[in-house]
Amino acid sequence: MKEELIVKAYEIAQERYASIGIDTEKAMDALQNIQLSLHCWQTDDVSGFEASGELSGGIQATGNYPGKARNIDEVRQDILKAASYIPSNHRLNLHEIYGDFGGKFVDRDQVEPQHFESWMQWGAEHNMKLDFNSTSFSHPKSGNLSLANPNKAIRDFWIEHTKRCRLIAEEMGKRQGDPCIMNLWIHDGSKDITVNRMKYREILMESLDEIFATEYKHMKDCIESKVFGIGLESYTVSSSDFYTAYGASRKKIVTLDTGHFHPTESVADKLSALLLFIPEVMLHVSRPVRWDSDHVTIMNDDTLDLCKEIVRCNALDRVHIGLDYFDASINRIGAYVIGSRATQKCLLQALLEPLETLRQYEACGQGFERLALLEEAKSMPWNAVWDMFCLKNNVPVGEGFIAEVEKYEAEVTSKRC
Ligand code: RNT
Ligand code: ZN
Repeated sequence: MKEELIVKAYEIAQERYASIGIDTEKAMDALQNIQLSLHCWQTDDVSGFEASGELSGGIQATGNYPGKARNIDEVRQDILKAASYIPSNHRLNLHEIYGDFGGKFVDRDQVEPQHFESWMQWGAEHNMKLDFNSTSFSHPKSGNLSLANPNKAIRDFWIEHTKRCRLIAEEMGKRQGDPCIMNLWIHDGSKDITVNRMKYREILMESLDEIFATEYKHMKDCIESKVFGIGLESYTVSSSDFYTAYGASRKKIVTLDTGHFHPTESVADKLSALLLFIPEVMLHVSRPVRWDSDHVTIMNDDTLDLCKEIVRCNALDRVHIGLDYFDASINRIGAYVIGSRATQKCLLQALLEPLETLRQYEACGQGFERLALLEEAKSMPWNAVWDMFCLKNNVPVGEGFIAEVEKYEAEVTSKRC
């Protein structure tokens, strides 16, 4: 699209927004400062670089679109490619199984910061801060129970793994001069009815307390609940109630994965409730289709509501935004770009909301006026501001990235077998 046209459309939008008291420049500045944490696992369907790469433990990637990344270099190359189509600067969220193990098998209870040395260097070189995740799935000892396992040997193995991951996150945070957010998600649960709900939760509570006993300065812990995992449908040890209570009592960050709740539950509504009792929130923005199917995030009401709530809670500095989906059925680089840009579009609309006026209406009991302005705000020219934001950031405007992703596919990913 012609640059003058984008600028012209923006100027008209800027004036239109000014007429309702909104400064579009301020909104763009705020968006510029929001870093998404890009999940490394969309590049290769959560395979990682450990021996088998078989995915197990309550999650599943479906599809076999050609061109997935096969090694660390390809993961890095694909992430940089995706990032080049996403405006502003972002973070990278690594899982432990993506360590640079140099062709050797390093078991999970042996992992060390040195296995992430090359990632830390790469992150610094490309101005990408790192976040981290322990990995308790896809391992012979994963079974149905990891940190909540009554078998001490297995439990201790996972406690050791998670402790080591915290140390790695601490090192990453120290090196990048910005806290590394470490997420803990475990699949622990039961396929069929259990008569020991309390017992496993008690064990998990004790394991977590042991893991978190060491205090770190450069990393932050977050804990992610789930409704159920595949093959573990009847009971999830770390349910939402469990982690909400644990997070509130231990002052830990709670992760809200938008795919991890009952389909009619509003994840947006949870933010204000949690932020009154826990220090910060981590988001895994995803798109559940009927269940936690990890479809690519799009600009739908769920994502919009979530972003609006972050802004309405004035919590941009207390909410970390990561993406979490793994669609193996479409171009994987394209999947990153669509989901990231969709999240940013939602954030931009949230930042352009005439909140002050809406709140005045509400305070005066003017329900009609509030609803009318909310409706009108939906068709305000936010897209012209978005195009301008992309232009300023030197990334393709509008659908321009489709051809670029296709080109990369033709030249690079389609040649992988
Ligand atoms: C699984 C959780 C978790 C994973 C990643 C790979 O349901 O959402 O966050 O997707 O750790
Ligand atoms: Zn998640």
